[in-house]
Amino acid sequence: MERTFVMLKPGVLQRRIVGEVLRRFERKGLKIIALRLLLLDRATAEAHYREHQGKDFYEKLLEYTLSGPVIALILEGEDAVSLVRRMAGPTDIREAPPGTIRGDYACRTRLNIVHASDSPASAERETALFFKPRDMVEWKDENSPWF
Ligand code: FUP
Repeated sequence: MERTFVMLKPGVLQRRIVGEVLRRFERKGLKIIALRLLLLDRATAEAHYREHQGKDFYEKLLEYTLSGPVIALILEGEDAVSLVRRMAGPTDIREAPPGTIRGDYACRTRLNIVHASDSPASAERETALFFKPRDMVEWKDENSPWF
C-alpha cells in the first residue's frame, strides 16, 4: 500500500468544508493514517514550497498558505499518490474538471484549496516536514463489512 501527503489549505478551514473534503477521500476508501490541524510557520511553508522559490506567484502562495490553519494528513491506499492527485485535479484551475476537488471548490489557481504530493518521493519529503514516524497510526480493517 502506498501513502501520500495531503494538505487542506486555509481556504478549506475558512469555508468550513473540512468534512466535505475529507469525506471524498474516505468515501473512495483511502485510509487516514495521520492527521494534524496546525498553523504553519514561514520556515515550514518555505520548505514545503521550496521548488517555487523565486517564481512570480511564490510570495502570494506563501501569504495564502500562512493565512490560517491547515490540515495535514497522510492517506494510504493502492496507488494513493496518483489517485489523490486525480481526485484533487490539475493545478491550473482552468483545467480542473467538475468532480475534482479543485474543479468543484476553487476558481483561482492560487487558492486551489488542496495540496497533494506529486510522487512517492515528494510524499516522503513532505511527510517528514509535518509528521514524526510515531504520528502514523497503523490500523487494520480487513474484517470491516465495508470491504
Ligand atoms: P500542485 O502540485 O498541483 O499543488 O502544483 P504546484 O506545486 O505547481 O503549485 C503549488 C501551488 O502554487 C499551487 F497549488 C498554486 C500555486 N500556483 C500559482 O499560484 N500559480 C501558478 O501558476 C502555479 C502554482
